[in-house]
This record gives sequence, structure tokens and C-alpha cells, in this order.
Amino acid sequence: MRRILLAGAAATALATAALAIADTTVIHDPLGDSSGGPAFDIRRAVAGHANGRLEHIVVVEDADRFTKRETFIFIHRPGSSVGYVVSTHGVRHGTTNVGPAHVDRQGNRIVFRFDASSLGSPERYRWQAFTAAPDEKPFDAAPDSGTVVHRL
Ligand SMILES: [Ca+2]
Repeated sequence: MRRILLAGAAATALATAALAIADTTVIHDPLGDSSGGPAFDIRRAVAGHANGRLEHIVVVEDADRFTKRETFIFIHRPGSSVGYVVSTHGVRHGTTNVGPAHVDRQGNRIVFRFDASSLGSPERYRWQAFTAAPDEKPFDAAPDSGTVVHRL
């Protein structure tokens, strides 16, 4: 009986690991392609989950105190012609704030956590991470052009 339980636990752990990998998307971006210097030069952008929330992580070359508030996630949800932007101001759908976002800088990692319900709990969405100062074109983006799918 004990052996069966352990085998079941191992199978569950494997299934959980596979699910975690299946819905984590990683985009690698070249270094040296930021017009805003190394603080805004994206090295990697990740879409995944943490503690039941959506978690996006943007890794830059050398973050400074401005990077946290000048890093954004653009999101396009199927069925919505208006995009979402996630930042230190929360989750915005057009000009409407539709939910909170917790944004934290951990070394060179900018971590965004927010609820899928803010996006209307879609099965998938498309996203692009970018760094930018207000009213300027992006310093860098990942992917460099277009968006990538995150399946929930
Ligand atoms: Ca880059």
C-alpha cells in the first residue's frame, strides 16, 4: 500500500512539473539592442504563474531604480480589440484600470504579478514585454516585434 501511495505521489509530481513547463513561456532577447542603456536592455522575458496569479518576469542587463516603473507588459486577449498594459499603475484596459498589479524589482529581475481575472480569465493571450520612458518609443522589447502566446 505504501509503495502504491509513493508511486502515485511521484506521478502527481511529474504531472505538476509538466504542467508548469507547459504554460511557462520564455523569450530570450539579444543584449546591446536597447536605446536606453543597460538598465533597459532586456535579456529575457518570462510568462508563467505563481501562487495562482499570472507572473511575468523581465530580466534586464543592469537594472536601476527607474527600471521597475519603466517596464511594461503589453497584452492582447482574443476577442478584445483594445489591449491591456500591466505596469506599476496596475492592469489597464485602454484607459481603464481593471485590476491591481504587484511589481517588484529583485536585482535585475522585474517581477509582475496580477490576476488572470483582470484580463477576463482568457484561455490564452498574446504578450510583449517592453521598457520605455513616458511618451517615448520603447527602449527595447521582447519579443523584438509582435507578440507571443501564453496559454493558461
Ligand atoms: Ca535586449
